[in-house]
Amino acid sequence: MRDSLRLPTSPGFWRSPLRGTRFTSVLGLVLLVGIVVVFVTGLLSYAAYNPDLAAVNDKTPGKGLLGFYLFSWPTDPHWLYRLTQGVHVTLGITLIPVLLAKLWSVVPKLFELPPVRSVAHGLERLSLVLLVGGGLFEFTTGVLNVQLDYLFPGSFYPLHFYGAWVFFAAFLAHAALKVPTALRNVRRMRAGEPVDGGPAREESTAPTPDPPTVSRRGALGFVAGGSLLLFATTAGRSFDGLRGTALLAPHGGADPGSGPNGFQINKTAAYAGIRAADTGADSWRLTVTGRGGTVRLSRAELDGLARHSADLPIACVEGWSTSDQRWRGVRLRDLAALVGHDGDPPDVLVESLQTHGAFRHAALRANQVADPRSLLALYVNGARLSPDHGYPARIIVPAAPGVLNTKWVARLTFGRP
Ligand SMILES: Nc1nc2c(c(=O)[nH]1)N[C@H]1C(S)=C(S)[C@@H](COP(=O)(O)O)O[C@H]1N2
Ligand SMILES: [Mo]
Repeated sequence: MRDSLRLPTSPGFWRSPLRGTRFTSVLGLVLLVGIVVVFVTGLLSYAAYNPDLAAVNDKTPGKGLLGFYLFSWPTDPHWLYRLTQGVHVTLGITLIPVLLAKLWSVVPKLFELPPVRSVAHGLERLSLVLLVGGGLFEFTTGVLNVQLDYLFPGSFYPLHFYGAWVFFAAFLAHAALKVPTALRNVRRMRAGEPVDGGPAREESTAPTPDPPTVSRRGALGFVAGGSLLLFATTAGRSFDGLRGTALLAPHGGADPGSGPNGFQINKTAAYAGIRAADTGADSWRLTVTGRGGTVRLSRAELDGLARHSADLPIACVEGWSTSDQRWRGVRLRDLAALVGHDGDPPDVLVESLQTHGAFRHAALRANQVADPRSLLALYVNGARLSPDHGYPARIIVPAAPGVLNTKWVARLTFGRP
């Protein structure tokens, strides 16, 4: 008898008394809300990249209709991307225990025989392949990107982007099929009534359950505890004072040290191949081009232009962010005016000294250029920019993803060529 139960395809193989419709329904409803938020904040992150601008921002091949995007990413409130991307990454990481527990609770279904009972059943199972595969893929690529600093350089972005659409389409189909049942189960659970399948199945979906070693409530508490632990060791990435608590989601890069430039550094000058010889007073010039022609400015000449301050954070796509730093420099719209774009500045292509790497250039939209807080920063927190934060000059734009805040700027080209 026992021998015939050894195969995962026989229902008796799965004997945990915890697996049951209630357990699955509670986790499913948590994921329903959580994954919608992660998907929406992910789409917002896509919009924040200015994907329709110069090909330097979005290199997703053949994105076609999926590359739709509905609005210009705003510059207010200035912490917008810090919030949306912090939620995207922190919530995504927090949901991992829930996702794994949910998969665990329904894993016997994957081994059901016969594999396909009808066309409808076959389609449902196919959607499960996309759902489970897509979900694992999105969570895995997301975590690897956050943890390992672009394990798939350049290709993370389209992989995670396409994966998100496949996963979310399957997720919606699955939710449409299952949410009514899940809601009914949870309502009955709260009213103390038996779940679908009758009183005999109330406790477990296993036909021959083992004796319980933990209550269902205890198991849900265990999952919630796992999520809480991940949350507590991740959320600090978004706050300067708490960064030390972000044990599970550290960010590599250099130790920023203390002082005015003592905040999170993504890529160091050394990593980006920026040599001191290229940024010195003799060698570095900023080339600004617009419809009125080209000007070349030394750092001393830039210092002579009207300087303004703005308190803005750096908020990386990886989910970490800094508090507001006080940047000081020349307004982008003033630089546009220097080369013939008075009053109504256009988009700008920003290029750095860097000769390789994905983030060496970025395009900013006209609404970003026009914002009086958008600067070519020369100083931060009262000190000269450090080499790692982009000396001699870097971009800082309110509410924009960190990746658009180009460091070691060498060239600004206003207007579409
Ligand atoms: N030239 C250049 N600029 C760059 C990058 C880069 O790799 N090269 N990284 C970008 C990214 S992804 C982020 S999050 C911010 C980080 O700025 P920080 O290192 O000053 O915190 O810089 C941006 N500017
Ligand atoms: Mo970033």
